[in-house]
Amino acid sequence: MKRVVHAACPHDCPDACGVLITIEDGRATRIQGDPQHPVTRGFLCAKVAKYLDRVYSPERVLYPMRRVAPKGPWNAQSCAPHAGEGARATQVFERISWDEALDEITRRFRSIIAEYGPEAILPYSYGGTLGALNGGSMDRRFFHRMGASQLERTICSSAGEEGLKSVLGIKLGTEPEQFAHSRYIIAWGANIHGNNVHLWPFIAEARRKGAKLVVIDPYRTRTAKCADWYLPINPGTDAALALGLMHMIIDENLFDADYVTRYTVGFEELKARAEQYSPEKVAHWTGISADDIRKLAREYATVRPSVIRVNYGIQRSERGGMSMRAVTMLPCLIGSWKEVGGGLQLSVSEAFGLNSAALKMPELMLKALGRPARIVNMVQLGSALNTLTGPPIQALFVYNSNPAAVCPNHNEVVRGLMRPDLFTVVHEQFFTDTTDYADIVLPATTFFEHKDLQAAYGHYYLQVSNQAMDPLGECRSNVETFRALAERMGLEDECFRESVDAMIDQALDSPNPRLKGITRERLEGDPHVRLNFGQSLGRAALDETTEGGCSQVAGDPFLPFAEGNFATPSGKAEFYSETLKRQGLDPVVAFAPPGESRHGSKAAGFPLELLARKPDNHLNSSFANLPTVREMEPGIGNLEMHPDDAAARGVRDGDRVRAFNPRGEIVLQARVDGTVPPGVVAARLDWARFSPGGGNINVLTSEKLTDMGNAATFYSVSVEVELFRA
Ligand SMILES: Nc1nc2c(c(=O)[nH]1)N[C@H]1C(S)=C(S)[C@@H](COP(=O)(O)OP(=O)(O)OC[C@H]3O[C@@H](n4cnc5c(=O)[nH]c(N)nc54)[C@H](O)[C@@H]3O)O[C@H]1N2
Ligand SMILES: Nc1nc2c(c(=O)[nH]1)N[C@H]1C(S)=C(S)[C@@H](COP(=O)(O)OP(=O)(O)OC[C@H]3O[C@@H](n4cnc5c(=O)[nH]c(N)nc54)[C@H](O)[C@@H]3O)O[C@H]1N2
Ligand code: SF4
Ligand SMILES: [Mo]
Repeated sequence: MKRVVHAACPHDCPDACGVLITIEDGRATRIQGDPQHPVTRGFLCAKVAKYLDRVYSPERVLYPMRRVAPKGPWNAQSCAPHAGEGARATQVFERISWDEALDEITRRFRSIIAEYGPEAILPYSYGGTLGALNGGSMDRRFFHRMGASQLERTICSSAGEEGLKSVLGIKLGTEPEQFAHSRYIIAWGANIHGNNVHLWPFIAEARRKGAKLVVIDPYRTRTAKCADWYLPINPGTDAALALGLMHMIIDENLFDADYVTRYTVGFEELKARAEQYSPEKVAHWTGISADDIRKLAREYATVRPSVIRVNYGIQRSERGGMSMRAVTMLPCLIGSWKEVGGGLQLSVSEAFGLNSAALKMPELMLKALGRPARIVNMVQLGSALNTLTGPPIQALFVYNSNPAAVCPNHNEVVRGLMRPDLFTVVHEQFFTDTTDYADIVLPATTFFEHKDLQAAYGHYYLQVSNQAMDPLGECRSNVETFRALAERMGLEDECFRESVDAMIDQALDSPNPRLKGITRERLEGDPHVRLNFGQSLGRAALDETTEGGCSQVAGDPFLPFAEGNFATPSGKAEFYSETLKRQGLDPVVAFAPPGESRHGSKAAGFPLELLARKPDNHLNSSFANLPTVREMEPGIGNLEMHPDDAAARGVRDGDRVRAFNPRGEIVLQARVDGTVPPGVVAARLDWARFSPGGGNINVLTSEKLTDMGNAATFYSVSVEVELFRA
């Protein structure tokens, strides 16, 4: 029996690919991209193309496990040195039944609640799956109903979102298909080739028609290597560059005065501010020459349509919110939102407007506590585990995340996870850095093994991801795991008995007009349904701006802000924001260098700026443990340095070096190969256990939060480097 099942990739990636899984006799035998998907068009990234290796990996967690050895990284314990992960796991954990696991968890939870109250329990989850149900539904209901602490999920994108929304009011942006019609494309802190590869064919098409691709990134990414013009920028200085561009655009009258008058507020204030950012001054901060700044401003404003793909790179910086705000102003100033192939894309996720309140039911907290529960920021897990009182965290329930690898200030996180009195449960597909500290490990399904509803943050298509096969071993999805836990905790609310299909129906039952007419039944029949965009202005605009019609865009192109329609309090694009003013932030926009930077105040003794970057072929910490995927990322374990910085420290290509700051140190291999500008070093996120010292690059990153959105500052880190002498 052979059948092909449509699913959607749920990994934390803008593309949300349509996927076809071939099942023969109950076993998955092939994965391929769905050629019918209008954006992802039949190909998969290299890591997911190897997904059968992930699903059928011998290292999968297949059964509930209980710890029988002390907590700590496996390589600190007396395990067989060359055994596979699974074999090692059996020396640290013993297999137990789901009944035993659920009994033990609920017994511990009950006693913690009795002694400390429910807020002593902290859920910890992030991007393991972005499926609407398994990403956040039954789990939230469970923790809300118990009155557990709330997790502020800010490790990735919240600074950028706040910055974007301070101008636009909503997370919408240019459709990827429209990039084919752009003539000037700026990838701004966006590693398209690594992190968002399905945008690339549209850019390639635009370039065949003569478009220019400009990349602004401190690191010479794969994308930068393909660019027509690569502008290395000093980390954390994007607001200065954007202000310098606006200075030029206003000065030379290259802005769209009609658009600005009709659809924006605060132009005079912005103009006064931008005046202070001459190209010369901006060149000093950014490391980009004044001439290049002038040229970029003129080209961006006049070679039309021009579009900016900005990704989350620029907002992982101390003032990342302001950086994003500044960049978002650019298309509002030149009026490029009016054009097919104009505008800007950061994330489009808000277009989906699924009924998340129905899925997550925050009101259950009131039932439990009579008030909203305490909030703990996920970026500050280390401090929370070690220092939080009133009440202290006594239980940690991790799912959809691998905090012992991805969380900043790794040494503090590990110190907290080592606490003998902390009861830690990890629901996982693999034995990860985090399961090294788990008391109980529960086996989780992959997207092959459960059904879900899949939105996207890089395009406007909604998909049902069908279950392709039975769960392996005793794996359970997040939904089923929390359903079982709720039952065992004696929570009798009806919501814990809802079926997966009923929850998908609820998610789609939303006042959002873009979901009108989109039902589960329709999605089950048509695997890629585009959101409804009502009275789109796109077709007319398209006829004006392109010769050959628009083969890529199914339906009218969506131009969210062609006629204003901003979702801000004023209804306009806000160059001046009362909301920011009330928050004590600059209501216009300004630049100041990150504290941890060469120009910052706290860099003394640590003159190098570290970019603790993502691997091109893994997904944050996911996939790093699979040999066939790992071999695609030979740069992992390297510290990339500029020749000047290397020479000043007596370091040559290939030497072992020690990178350190007050938070920690790590030994890596120096690569002096022209990927970073002077003063900047770069390394990639990896599992802690694969590093010789047992700590990954996050030993150097900090818990410091961004100016907006309380997000992580992975790219505002200063370090020193020296030759390693063993
Ligand atoms: N292959 C792969 N794909 C992924 C991921 C992955 O780990 N691997 N992660 C997924 C996730 S969780 C996310 S959030 C997205 C993120 O996608 P992106 O936002 O593209 O992610 P980053 O790689 O963090 O940042 C993009 C680029 O910004 C650059 N950068 C760093 N600091 C600055 C700065 O101050 N200014 C400017 N201009 N650029 C800067 C970095 O060098 C990097 O090349 O990708 C998703 N896709
Ligand atoms: N130094 C540095 N650190 C970073 C970043 C960086 O660029 N540099 N990027 C940051 C960013 S942008 C992000 S988004 C975070 C990401 O941090 P995380 O969200 O923790 O992402 P992953 O590393 O992909 O880990 C997800 C885990 O969830 C598991 N999982 C997958 N599907 C399921 C499921 O259905 N159920 C359960 N229970 N588990 C599942 C996977 O096996 C995997 O171990 O990392 C952040 N950390
Ligand atoms: S990780 Fe991204 S590019 Fe790769 S298959 Fe999933 S959605 Fe597509
Ligand atoms: Mo992310």
